[in-house]
Amino acid sequence: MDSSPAGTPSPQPPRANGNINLGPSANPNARPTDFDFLKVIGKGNYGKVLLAKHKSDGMFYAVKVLQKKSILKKKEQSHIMAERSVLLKNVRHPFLVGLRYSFQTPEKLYFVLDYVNGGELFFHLQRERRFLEPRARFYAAEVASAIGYLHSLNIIYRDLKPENILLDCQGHVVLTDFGLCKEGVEPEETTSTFCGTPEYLAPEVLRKEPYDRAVDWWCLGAVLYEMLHGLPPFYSQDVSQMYENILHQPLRIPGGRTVAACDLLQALLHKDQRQRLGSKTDFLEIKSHVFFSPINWDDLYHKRLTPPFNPNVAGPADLKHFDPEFTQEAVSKSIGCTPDTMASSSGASSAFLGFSYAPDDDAILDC
Ligand code: ISQ
Repeated sequence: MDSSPAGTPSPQPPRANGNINLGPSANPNARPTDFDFLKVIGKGNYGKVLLAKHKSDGMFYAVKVLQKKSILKKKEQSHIMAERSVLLKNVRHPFLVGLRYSFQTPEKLYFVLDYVNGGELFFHLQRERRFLEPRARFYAAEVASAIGYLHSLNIIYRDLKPENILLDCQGHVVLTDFGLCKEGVEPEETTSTFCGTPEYLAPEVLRKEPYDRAVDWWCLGAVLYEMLHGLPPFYSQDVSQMYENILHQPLRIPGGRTVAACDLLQALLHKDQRQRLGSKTDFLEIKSHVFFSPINWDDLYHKRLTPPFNPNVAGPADLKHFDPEFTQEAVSKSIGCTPDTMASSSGASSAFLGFSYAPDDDAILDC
């Protein structure tokens, strides 16, 4: 997510002198040995996400672990700090993963996140090839609700992509992200250092032009297109051809979908961001599109709509929806170690001073 281009300056990253406002609920006492790290449940060039059980409260969490060294090497510190500043904005929404708290050791950063185990939305999509419209509408509406909320906080998500869309144990959408391709990304980096696939990138991002919150409505269009058709819009196995398609080829919509769905896809995947649906009154325009007319947005927000698919997980330890490629990987021993010294005043540690914080209420997981 990116909190800068929408008009509000981001909170400043912590200063290296340690004089940092951690907020009223600062908790610098958390440490890796508080947890049993059980399984790797996600991986990216940012680090790993582990399933962890808190030793004293017995709760399961998804703990994202980042190596400070590699972050500094990649000059990504500002992105991580952007993430933190975004999270310090008290971002809370039913369809966004919650950060419970974070802490650091001299080598690593730890984000303690809600653990959701319904699997990636696109894991389920791959199994079923495509979704019928009511199911795609439900997920698109929950994603749109989360994006609309972020925009209301002047946060642009920007890199919404399949692997960031999870389901919780009831089948509701949970968007994750935090720490990838964020604030401070230089234009050159946009196309060359992708974290993952470029399929969902809006034309203005590919063109390295200034972007605004309309990028997220493009991404919503890409997600909806893939849910309805089984492949991303403009897809090609040849990445440079795909770039070309995104930038110059007209959108092709296979038959068999309603006029409302086709109209919404055309409107969201408009190459000109100023003419894209959502570019004027943002989420309001999305909400009132005819495709979403069956959705009661208030009921949706309050999770009063029954999800179209139940992931049927046996309990929090049920990992059946996670890729065995991750879950069979041994958890590195160093992840659970507590160093004798916490952040020192030099090197990698000091660059991240002020990172640790805790939210102001109790962590409650439903599942
Ligand atoms: C929460 N639960 C499961 C997997 C996750 C991956 C990334 C971020 C949060 C997560």
